[in-house]
Amino acid sequence: MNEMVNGLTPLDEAQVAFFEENGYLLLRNACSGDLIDIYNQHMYNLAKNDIPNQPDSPEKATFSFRVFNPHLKDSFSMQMMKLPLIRGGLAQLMGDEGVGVQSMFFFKEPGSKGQAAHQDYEYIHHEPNTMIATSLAMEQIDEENGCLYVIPGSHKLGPLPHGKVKNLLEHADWTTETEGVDLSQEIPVFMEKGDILFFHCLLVHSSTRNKTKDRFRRSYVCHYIRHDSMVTKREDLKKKIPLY
Ligand SMILES: O=C(O)CCC(=O)C(=O)O
Repeated sequence: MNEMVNGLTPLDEAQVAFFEENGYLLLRNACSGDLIDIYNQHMYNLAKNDIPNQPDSPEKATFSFRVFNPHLKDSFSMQMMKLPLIRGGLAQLMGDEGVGVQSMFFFKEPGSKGQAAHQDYEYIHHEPNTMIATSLAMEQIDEENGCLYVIPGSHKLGPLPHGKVKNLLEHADWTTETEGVDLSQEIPVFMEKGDILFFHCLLVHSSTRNKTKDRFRRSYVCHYIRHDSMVTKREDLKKKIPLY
């Protein structure tokens, strides 16, 4: 598959080296604002109309949860998983073509909790270990509306144990939290609408509660493995989506 990616090399050597050293890479202005606006509107309509609401709290149920794997039922989400810049960047970082295995659209309305520190590998075992995630900022993302935090270089620690979530005011209880690493080393990642963060599946990262009263924190997160890797445990994530 190597010949197919020769023309798709959006990253320079310094960016590839930064990812290898730190386990993440932020690409500024990677997606046009027009495309983001129309995708945001599309996902709002999709969530409003197609996702069943809880009878007691319809708005909350729709916009505090993520939409899981929209690419499997929504062609717009499928195309957003295949953005050429993502395809090219992944091919450079993985050494060959990537394929999509999971997508999540986060609305993170005001008050929504974040996700405790974790490595994505804990949730998506695969062989060989090649997974990289992308997070596309659908608006300005900062500490107030619940940005991501990363520990630079933590992808070099290998898979770490995960236990119970400790701070339930800040983090949702349905996940697990990395153990055996100093979480005070986490640094915030501020993003502007259209920025894309690439991050390694062993990078320790988390997000915090959206503390604002009137701002969402929307992002589109996709997970990719190299085309010759296999998801081993999750039956729901075995479908590989080619990016061309
Ligand atoms: O965007 C978030 O709040 C959490 C995303 C995340 O940690 C992940 O997808 O692994």
